[in-house]
This record gives sequence, structure tokens and C-alpha cells, in this order.
Amino acid sequence: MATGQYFNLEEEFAGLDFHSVRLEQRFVRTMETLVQRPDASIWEASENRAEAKAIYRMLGNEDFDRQEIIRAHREATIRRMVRYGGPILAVQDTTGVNYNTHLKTEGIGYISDKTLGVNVHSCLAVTSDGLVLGVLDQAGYNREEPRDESASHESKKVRPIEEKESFRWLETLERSTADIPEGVKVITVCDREGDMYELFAKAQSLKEPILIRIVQNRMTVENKRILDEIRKKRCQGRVEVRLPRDSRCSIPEREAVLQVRYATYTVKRPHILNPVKTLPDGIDLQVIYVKEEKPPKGKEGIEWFLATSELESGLEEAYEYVGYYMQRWKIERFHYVLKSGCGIEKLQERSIDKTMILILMYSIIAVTILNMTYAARLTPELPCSLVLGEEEWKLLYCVANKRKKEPKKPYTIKEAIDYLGCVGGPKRAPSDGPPGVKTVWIGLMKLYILLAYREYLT
Ligand SMILES: [Mn+2]
Repeated sequence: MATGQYFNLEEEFAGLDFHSVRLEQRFVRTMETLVQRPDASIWEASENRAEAKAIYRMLGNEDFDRQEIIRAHREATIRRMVRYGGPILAVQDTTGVNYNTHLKTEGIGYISDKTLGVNVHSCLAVTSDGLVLGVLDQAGYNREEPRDESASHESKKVRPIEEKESFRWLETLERSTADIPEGVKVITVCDREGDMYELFAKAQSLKEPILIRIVQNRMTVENKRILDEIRKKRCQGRVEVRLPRDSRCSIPEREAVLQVRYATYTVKRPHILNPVKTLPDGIDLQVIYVKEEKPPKGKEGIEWFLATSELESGLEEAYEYVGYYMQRWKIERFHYVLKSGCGIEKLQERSIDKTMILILMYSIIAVTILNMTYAARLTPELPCSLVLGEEEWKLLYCVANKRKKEPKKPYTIKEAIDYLGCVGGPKRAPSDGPPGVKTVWIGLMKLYILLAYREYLT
């Protein structure tokens, strides 16, 4: 079965090594089972009791190693990155996965002061034009004890970063960019949570390009405030972008004109970090400041300060980086598919370690669904046989068009995603635009159910 452009689960895990061929085969078969019913529990998704038991035996096997799954998937992802050729965005972000009723889960901790669960920090490889290629890194973090709100603000701040939760951004930067072949440019992209002097320093020492949204009004070596300074500059150019729907502020999807300003500053090491001898005194940051020209009535609109280590040639490059930052949104879609599509908060494993393995497996499934959805927009003319198996695209055509006669040749990816949209979503008009990721996964699930029972129907 082919799922997702360049995704074929057998090929994807051809390099997997659990020191047991049977275990490796079981893993690939399990992925094929789960991809067909990502929303269902293992019991529901399995074909029969025997398969469900075999999957649970696999999960309990000592050689079934999460690190090996991520290594094999990462290797396949890097192959896709090399094939793509252009800049790759390594987008990091965290999502809190709530297991508040799972008091007895081994290794469970707190994701906020009172909520049980695990924080899942992921790094996705996304092409600069928005195709999701895979998971480069994933790790779980939580606190053994609820957050101690009584500790003073100052005492929290002076701890070296290794003890703070923010260390995960640095670790992920190091792991996600390790051993990338020469010639593949990878830019690490983070939202405001990545605005840490330690992270800038780490990227500098590893010579890894970054693109981080900054919010702290840091001091420059000239004792000026960095955000205040760049706000004073004259507008240097304008760029038009398509902003996704903002459900929090109830603003629909919109075209926006952003004013662009950029400048280079050397920011000083914050006083609080002076005891950390390994950190440089100052770091050069290129800051791109974008501000929405005419925000929707009564709304604040976009105002971003994006710090990068890369800007060399000026305005055109600044526009490019604004476009790269827009792709950060793909990781939000990824979290949405993981929670709403794959239902990872419904997992019932007895330990957090096993839960993290399943979250990783569903993450790879989520990536294949995202990959397929965006491939239809970026490479609409490619044949659908890249994303669907022969049986799948033939049946999909018949169901979507209400016809009995199967097509002989594969149609395009764009048509395939439109057909999945017909099957998966409410009545759609062409003016609705391309189907979203949710319609696609529901369309796929219906298609797989039809395929599973097909031989009994005629
Ligand atoms: Mn975030």
C-alpha cells in the first residue's frame, strides 16, 4: 500500500532492525492496520483477536525499541529531504497530551500544575513550499510533581538551562540536525517559546541556521532595546501572505499585506545568565520585523519579530524567511491530526514508555496524511498512484463518481484528494477550495472500510 507521496510503509521501514525479522514484519503490518483506522483503538482496528494479541505482544517485546523506529523513519525522511533539494524547515513545537484520568499509568507526570499527561515535543521536516516530509525527532517530557508555584520567580530563572524544561528545544536542535548530508540546508523554526539566549548560542556553536519568533525586548551591545529599535525603522518593503483562520480571535482565513523591516543587532548575554561561562557575551541576530498593514476591524493583526542567523542578501531573502515562518503552522495541523484524527489522548497503555511508542507510530501516520493533503496542492499534476495503491485509487474513483466502471489509468493527485474530499466531507463545491486534512483522513478511513469488505459485496 502506498500512503503519501514517497511514503510506502514497507519501503519506509526497509532499514528497520529489531534483530528479529518477525518483529520487523509485525511492526510494518501493524502500521498498515493502524493507518486504515487511525481513530480506533488497537482492538477495534485489528482484523481479529489474533492480530490484536500479536500487536500487544509486539508492544511488550523487549527488543521493540522506540529509538530504532525513529532512527529508521528519520533515515527515510532524510532521503526525501535529499530528493527535494531545496531548503528544509525543521519545525519544533510542543503539545500537551492530557491523560488526566490515567492515575495508574506508570511514569505519568504533570503537564501543567494539576493536569496529568505528557508533553510531546516534535520536530517535523517541512519543505520550504510546505510539504511535510517526516518526523526528525520526538521526545516526551513531564514533571514528576505538580509545578511548585510558591518558588520565587528569580530562583526559577537562575537554574542552568539543563534543569529547565526549555532544554528540550536545544536537545531537539542537536538531534534533529545531526548527520544531515552535505548540501541539504536545514533551518530550525520555532515559535516564541524558542526565544532563549541559550538556544541562539547552541545554534551558533553547531553552525545551524535558525528562524525563531522573538518576543523579549533584549538589550543590544549599544544598550538599546532590540524590538524598540527595529520598530523605529522605516518600512522597507511589503509582502502579501495568506493567513490561516485564527479561531482564538475568530478571524477567518485572509490575505494580508505585511510591512517588512530588517536589521542586524548584537544582543547581549542576559545578566541572569552571566554565571554560565560557556555562553558567549553577545550574539549577532538578523531581525525581520513584519506588521500587518490593515488588520481586520477591531483586531490587532500580525506583528512578528523573526530572528535568524542567515540573512545575507537583503529584502528578497527577508520575504522568503517570512514565507518559511508561515510554514510553521504545519506543526499545528500535525498536532490537530494527532489528537483529533488519531485520538492519542484515548490511548490506554499501562506505561508512558509504551504510550510514547504509540504516539510516535501515530505521528508517522499523521505525517503521511498531511503529506498527501499538501501534495495535492503543490504537485497537483502528479499521478495518484504515488499516494494510493491501485486497488485504492480504482475503488475511490468509483465511489466518488458513483460509477461501476473502474478507470484504467491513474488520475492526478489533485483529483484523488478531491475524490477523498467527496467521500470524507459534507457536500463540497469547487469554490470551497482544496479539501482540508480532516476531510482527507475521514475519506481515507471510509475508503479502507469499503476495501476491507469489498469482496463480500459483489
Ligand atoms: Mn508552541
